[in-house]
Amino acid sequence: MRTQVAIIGAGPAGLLLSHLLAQGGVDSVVLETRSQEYVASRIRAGILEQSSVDLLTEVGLGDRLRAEGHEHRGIYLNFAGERHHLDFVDLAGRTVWVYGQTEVQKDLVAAGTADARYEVTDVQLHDVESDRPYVTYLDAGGAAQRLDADVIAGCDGSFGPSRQAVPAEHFERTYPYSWLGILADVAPSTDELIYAWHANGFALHSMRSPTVSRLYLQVPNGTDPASWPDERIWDELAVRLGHGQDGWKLTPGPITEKSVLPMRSYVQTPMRHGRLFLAGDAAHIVPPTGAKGLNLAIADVSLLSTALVALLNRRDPALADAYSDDALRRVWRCTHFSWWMTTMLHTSGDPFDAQLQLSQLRWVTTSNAGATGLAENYAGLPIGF
Ligand code: RFL
Ligand code: PHB
Repeated sequence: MRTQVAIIGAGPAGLLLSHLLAQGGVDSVVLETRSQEYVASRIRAGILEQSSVDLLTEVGLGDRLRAEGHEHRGIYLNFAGERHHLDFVDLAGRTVWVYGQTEVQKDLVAAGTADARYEVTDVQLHDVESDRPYVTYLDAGGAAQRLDADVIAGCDGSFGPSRQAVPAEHFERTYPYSWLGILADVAPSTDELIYAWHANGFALHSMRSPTVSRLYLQVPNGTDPASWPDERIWDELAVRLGHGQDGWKLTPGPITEKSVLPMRSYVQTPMRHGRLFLAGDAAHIVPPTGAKGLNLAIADVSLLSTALVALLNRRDPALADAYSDDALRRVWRCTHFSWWMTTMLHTSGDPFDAQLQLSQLRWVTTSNAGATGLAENYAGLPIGF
């Protein structure tokens, strides 16, 4: 089998890349180890930056997003018993949208543009340093297959084989805490997301729809979700999010999903090796506090699709040669922002850190310069930054 671009991974990066390439007249085949249902039901990101929404809209994927997604003007920061609103429209002229990654994934599948092969195994990359790279794998029936391509796009997340095929430098930071995340069948108790600093640890009130809430608690690494019965979770969320503060109430409800997520910052440089290009989580991981992972994946494939259309249909290598440097500028900005939000909001147990965090939070909620910096980064820089 032959295609122009062999894409490994059918997450948002892989499927959106395939969609954008098709619009530019470049054909691709997507290989995915999991089933289509599994990929579409993984609960992950919830926030889209304005530039992600604009891109999805431009390429015909914005109808349901604009009908069912919820546009937010900003976020709340809660600390020291006070709630402060940061208005991104006033501060940075941009909004963000609440629209689950599961919904983006469903829209990509519904568009039907990607020729995706699910439940493949033993995916291996070959000859990526030559101009005739290929991928071998076992198809869903267990038969050995070979896919020849002009280019391979590694969109297979942080555990896929593409990252390993790049003999490159990487930068990494681990954190001494994780998030306990829940999904609950209850109307959100807030109109916009609440990021809360509390001496007991960070908490986040997010949402998926007018009837589904998504909330997180900072917990120590290695926490067993079973040690957090539902009642304990709601009690702790109430304390950290400020239940009772100025009459605000957190309404609990039935928890439908509970999991513990470790946190990591990771950047692979360069994001290209020969004819292999990395995009999304395959190249970088950010802790979720800045809501950047999905948005970075979208920004990467926007750059990469333009570069590959020029390379493969016009034999112009300039953008492909610039891809890694161009993508990494935004990656490092988001890596810094995600690290900064994470270290500002999670308690470390060190009282000196706590005072610095509170001082920083006071600055971003009282100084226009401080607030604008947070707003610009959270609402997102334009694609191409
Ligand atoms: P994905 O979504 O991990 O997709 C990679 C795909 O590759 C497949 N794969 C393979 N396929 C073939 N062969 C192999 N050997 C393979 N190995 C793996 C996998 O099965 C998978 O289908 O990466 P992609 O496409 O780069 O997308 C990145 C995003 O998924 C990720 O950055 C975000 O979910 C991160 N993230 C958030 N991002 C935001 O922008 N806003 C948020 O609010 C936000 N919240 C979150 C998050 C991630 C979370 N978790 C669990 C990681 C909240 C959570 C809880
Ligand atoms: C989510 O809704 O899952 C979410 C929102 C904002 C974040 C992280 C996760 O910063």
